[in-house]
Amino acid sequence: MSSFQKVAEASSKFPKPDAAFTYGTAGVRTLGSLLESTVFRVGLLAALRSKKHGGACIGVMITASHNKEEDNGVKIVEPMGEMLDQSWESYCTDLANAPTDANVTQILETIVSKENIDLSLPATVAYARDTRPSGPALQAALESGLAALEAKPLNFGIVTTPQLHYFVRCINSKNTDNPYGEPTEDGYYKKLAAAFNKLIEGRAKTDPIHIDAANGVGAPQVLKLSSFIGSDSLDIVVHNDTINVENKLNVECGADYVKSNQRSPSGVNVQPKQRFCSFDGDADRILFYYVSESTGKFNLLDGDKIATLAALYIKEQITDAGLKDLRVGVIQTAYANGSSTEYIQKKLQLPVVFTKTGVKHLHHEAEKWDIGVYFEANGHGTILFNSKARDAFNSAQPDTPAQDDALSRLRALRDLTNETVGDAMSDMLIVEVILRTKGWSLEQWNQCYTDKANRLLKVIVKDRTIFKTTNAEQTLTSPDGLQSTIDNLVAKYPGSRSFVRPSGTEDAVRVYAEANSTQDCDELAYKVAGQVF
Ligand code: NG1
Ligand code: ZN
Repeated sequence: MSSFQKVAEASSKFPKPDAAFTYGTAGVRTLGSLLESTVFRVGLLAALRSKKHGGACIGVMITASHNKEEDNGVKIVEPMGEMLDQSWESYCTDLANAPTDANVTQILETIVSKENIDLSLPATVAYARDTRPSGPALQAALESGLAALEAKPLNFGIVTTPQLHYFVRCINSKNTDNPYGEPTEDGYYKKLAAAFNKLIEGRAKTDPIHIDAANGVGAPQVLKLSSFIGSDSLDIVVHNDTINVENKLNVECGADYVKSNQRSPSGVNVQPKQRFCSFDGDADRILFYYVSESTGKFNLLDGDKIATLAALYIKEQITDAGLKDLRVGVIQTAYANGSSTEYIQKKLQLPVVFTKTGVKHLHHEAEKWDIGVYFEANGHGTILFNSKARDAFNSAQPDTPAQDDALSRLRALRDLTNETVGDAMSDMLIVEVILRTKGWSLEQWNQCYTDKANRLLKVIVKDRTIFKTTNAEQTLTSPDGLQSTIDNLVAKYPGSRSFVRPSGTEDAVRVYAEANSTQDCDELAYKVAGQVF
């Protein structure tokens, strides 16, 4: 008899619907109503992953981020808060697609034997969800999966994705040399608030920061954060904060809407001089924007602008601290605006590395630096500090009081950063600290460099799998001859760039172009798109 008898029984309550599932860049994501069997099975897999890690706590987040409210999704979080190891993604896909309960237990047995998992070890799984209406049913399915393998459940309720990542890391680092913090919501707010208040000490208070919370989980959470920071330090005004009314989440608002449409969200009236930002539906992305006083033009400060601002500040602080041998690198994808790359390389004199799209690729590359700054243009990103950087901040001997101050700022910056994953609340405070330190408005920040005109198009094709790329997805190796056609088009527009890649999250091919003028850029983008059909 199968050792997974109990699993088979529980599994029969969550029959697989007639749908195909894939664990991709963003976990498994589809209509929430189709996901119960998948989330139940993710509970089983998370329990095995915990045993594989010797009983360390594993995280499961139920969210579909910026996608529509009817969608939902599920992702597994590794013990230090990273995304699930790629080698296990296919296990999840196989489990989710298993047609029968017997197939589910067979796949579990295969995983156990292939991964040499000791089933007698304990398992702990921390989980949370966003505000979506399908969340409670999916949470119940997850809990059934955990119970079937007797994993200890730790329910964190409704929190942001980066908060769940933070809790998982705190739990697993508790008794180590490098504890990350208290694994509670209050612990998270206290850590960020203390670091923020330290970093703004002696700086003049700024005008309020207005937040479009996408009618999602970021709204209540940022208000709690604000109460820990205190209104003497920062005024926060939250817009689009309706989380208990259906069909509001991400509708004409949130970071993804603002980035795709290059305009303010509905429900806010951005006045000149006001400072605005948008979170996405699970608060792991952030973008800033303002309206020019003289022209009334909408100006967007995206992930590239955040990366350059953070890199600038870090470079200044490590110079002020007298730390000479820390390697600082900035990680970007091909979608980073060419002007941002040039600014980082020429102005800041820092190296830039390009990776494939998807934060897990950026995160892994950032781990190779003493301080790795990574952001996708869409506003998802963070900063990683390795043990060499941490040791330098903690134990370098300052020669002057100014060096001592810079070291303490670097320690506080690390505390303010959610190193596990991009975090809208943490990133918002990092930007606020830097702007206050420099005495800059959003407009002054925007003047660091001027974005090249850029255009992102989505082309629906018959079969996107024929599009294969190399060189951090900037060069096509298939279909034959298409890359040289793109090269010939690009050569006609001075200072331009264009590339084509299949989306990892949608059944489409993306065409990106940038050039010195909007007219050139649009012409190039549409000509390249014309070759893709
Ligand atoms: P795909 O669909 O692979 O282009 C999109 C975003 C990524 C990333 C993932 C995950 C663009 C061009 N692509 O990936 O940056 O955020 O979704 O959500 O924005
Ligand atoms: Zn998100």
